[in-house]
Amino acid sequence: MADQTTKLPSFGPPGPVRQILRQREPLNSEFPFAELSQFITPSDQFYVRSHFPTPSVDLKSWRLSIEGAVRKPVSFSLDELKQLPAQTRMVTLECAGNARMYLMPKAAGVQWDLGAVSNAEWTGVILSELLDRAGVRAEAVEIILEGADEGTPDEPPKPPGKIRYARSIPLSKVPDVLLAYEMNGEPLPASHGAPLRAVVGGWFGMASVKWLSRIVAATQPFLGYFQTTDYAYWQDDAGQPVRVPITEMKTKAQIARPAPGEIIARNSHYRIVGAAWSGDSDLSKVEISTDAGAHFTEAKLLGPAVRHAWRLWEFDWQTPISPGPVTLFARARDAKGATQPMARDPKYGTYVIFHVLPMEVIVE
Ligand SMILES: Nc1nc2c(c(=O)[nH]1)N[C@H]1C(S)=C(S)[C@@H](COP(=O)(O)O)O[C@H]1N2
Ligand SMILES: [Mo]
Repeated sequence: MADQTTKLPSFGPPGPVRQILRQREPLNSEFPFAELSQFITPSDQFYVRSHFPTPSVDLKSWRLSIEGAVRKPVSFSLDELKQLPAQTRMVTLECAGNARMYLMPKAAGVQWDLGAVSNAEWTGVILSELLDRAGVRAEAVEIILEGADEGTPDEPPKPPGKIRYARSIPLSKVPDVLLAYEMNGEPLPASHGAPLRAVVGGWFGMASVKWLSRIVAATQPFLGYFQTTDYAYWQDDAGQPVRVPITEMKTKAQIARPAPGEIIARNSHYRIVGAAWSGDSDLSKVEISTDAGAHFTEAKLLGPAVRHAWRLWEFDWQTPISPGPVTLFARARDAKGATQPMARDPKYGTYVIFHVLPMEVIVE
């Protein structure tokens, strides 16, 4: 990790706040985004999003099984997985509920500020490696990833009894899935899914199933709770609304500093910094407005572009001569031409919050 990391951008040493706790049980805590300092989020700052209590996994008996529409159901112990060819990828995860705090009227769910997003270096075995060993049958259309955690969901309609956390991906998405047993060069921490989790590059975090225990090749699209009731939205289909699962992350930029309400010296240079990312397309630019959206100027993208990882950026702001409130905006564009919208798209409900957010500061 060392060689590559030294070339990665940094805004200085990490700040003192490690996590902002949102809920103790199940554990939900966010990265203090205003302290964004490095390309790689330290593991103890990486946001945690869990729906059920962290399961205790006994490594002696733990096995990952691959079943369903396969020619040869197989299972692997952690040691067996570690003997397979390993890959390391830098991947940003963003919870689909990130920035929910900014929705008006107030939306139900964990009140995430800007820190339900983080970027880590993950090491493990690629999903296709395991699927090849099991031999996925031609009838299979999706791969279901199931965790060992279970409980009763918060939102109605509630399924009868306890359910396990599970999400599916279409076969076309398999190449972007890494099954990670290491995070930032260390064994995966319990809160992030030890001993093994999926890391699905380009998709919102809900697809990156933690505490992975079972993989099922399915011949029909999976309609589980976290696929249809939660982490789904209504989309028009031939004039009828249908529930579709949330998948790809949106192109988005966030300002880390200044913080909302920060007092900034007039007639000075201020370095506005932040991060930007997109889903499966490449980020092309970040633009900043320091006049409430009347004009936008390009920010400087830092470091190399890494597919499925965020990009840090900075913007040198010559602050106004006269004091007063100022509204800042950061807006991202991707290589396909998608630009962050200024207005919220209500179809996504309490998720997929990617419109440009105003950042109010005070020039004194
Ligand atoms: N087994 C399991 N996997 C899960 C979840 C969960 O509750 N249980 N939460 C999902 C959601 S909604 C997100 S955003 C990511 C968060 O991963 P992190 O806690 O490592 O940041 O994990 C996903 N994987
Ligand atoms: Mo999430």
